[in-house]
Amino acid sequence: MIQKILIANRGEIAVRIIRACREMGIATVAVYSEADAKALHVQLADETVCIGPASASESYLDMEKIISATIVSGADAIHPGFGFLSENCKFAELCEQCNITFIGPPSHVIAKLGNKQEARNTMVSAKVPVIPGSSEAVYDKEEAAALAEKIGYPVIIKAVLGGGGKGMRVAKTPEEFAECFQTAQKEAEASFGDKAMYLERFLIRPRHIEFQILADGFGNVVHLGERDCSVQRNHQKMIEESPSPAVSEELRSRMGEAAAEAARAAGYVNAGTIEFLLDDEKNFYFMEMNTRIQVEHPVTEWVTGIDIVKEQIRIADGKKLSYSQKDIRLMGHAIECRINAENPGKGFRPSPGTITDMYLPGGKGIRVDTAIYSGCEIPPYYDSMIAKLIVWARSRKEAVCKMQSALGEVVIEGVDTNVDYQYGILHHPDFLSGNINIGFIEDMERKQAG
Ligand code: MV4
Repeated sequence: MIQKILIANRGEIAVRIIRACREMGIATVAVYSEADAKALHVQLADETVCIGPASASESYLDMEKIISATIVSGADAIHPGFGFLSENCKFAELCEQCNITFIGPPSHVIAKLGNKQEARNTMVSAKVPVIPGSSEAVYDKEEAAALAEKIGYPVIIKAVLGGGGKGMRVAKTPEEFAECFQTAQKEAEASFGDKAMYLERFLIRPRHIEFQILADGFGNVVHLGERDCSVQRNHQKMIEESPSPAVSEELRSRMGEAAAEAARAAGYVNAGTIEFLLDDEKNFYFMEMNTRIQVEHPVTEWVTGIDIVKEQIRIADGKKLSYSQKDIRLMGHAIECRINAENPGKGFRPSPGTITDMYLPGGKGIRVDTAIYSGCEIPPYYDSMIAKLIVWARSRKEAVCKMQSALGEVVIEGVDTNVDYQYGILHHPDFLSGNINIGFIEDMERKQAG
């Protein structure tokens, strides 16, 4: 039985996890860097351990310090949250070796899915649709160019250990292939210390649709429907919603079954997300699987009524899922806007500083996940996301109106934020109609500039 959890994270997700633990009667240990001594997660936890200087590599990313803090505090499990060590298979393995429960999948599953070529091949065996592409890693640009001819242009070149857009290039024609391959490969080597690349046919302006799954240690897998995460900028998501305005009940059932099959094929245990691309003919393709709790999990929680963080803890504690697919119903519509301390007028440059005054909205159908308070400091060392504003209503239209109203109430003084930018998106005709794809923000910015 898990009795004490160390939260290896900071900010709103650390607070989110501490709250789940408290409600479950589980004691909490917060770790913090010197820059976070006054942070909310430190104030809310039962115990706290300072793990080093401000820089993430010397604190939240330092595996030995976090393992030591776990042993010293007598915690039996670690929740890694997202980012930092959450998808690091070496860290999960270290936990396994130290007899600490890692709240996430087994280390070998993280390793398998972190290798995008291996993940792709796993999905091919499980008959989950993938985008036409390579079946093994390529290192050599001539070999890759020959493969690209077979796949057909345009092709996308991706790093096998990549994800989130790093080490990725699109080659529109054979003429530009060699240069694209070399650039992508150099970036891959610099970022992941690995030159392995793979190729896929490049899909033009698909939607990003991801399915939340839960898998227990007894072979039971359920999906919790989809999130549409097409509103993103430079691979940073800005708005997520569930359900997707592009997914019918029939398509959801096919994609959900594919997602559950993907999880089974990978030997997955705990909460995970299968990312798909959806083209305008409603064909869907596996892209990658995320092995962590995600920033956007609250929209799924709201349409399903399931507390995903509590489920993660129960699954890690060896419990069976207490429901099956037929018990899961999606109700209403949820939207999340990420609020970042950044200046959209200055290329979205981060805007750290002290929050001198603030007011956050509330009321029926409004949830704010945040670790900010009046007088708190936003350090420059970490991610610039400072809050998530989530709304729920019976229909998409009502949820959009609620988000417009809620964004209009937000006051955050002392740092710049993207709240007005989000307000603009929430009034954009294409967002209102739901007719969006991953090029939405780019289109919107181009029209405003030109
Ligand atoms: C693609 C693609 C089009 N075709 N793969 C972006 C991050 C990484 N996870 C994979 N990505 C993409 N892969 C094929 N075959 C377009 C993207 C992509 C993208 C995907 C989801 C959300 C935003 C995106 C922005 C640019 C490119």
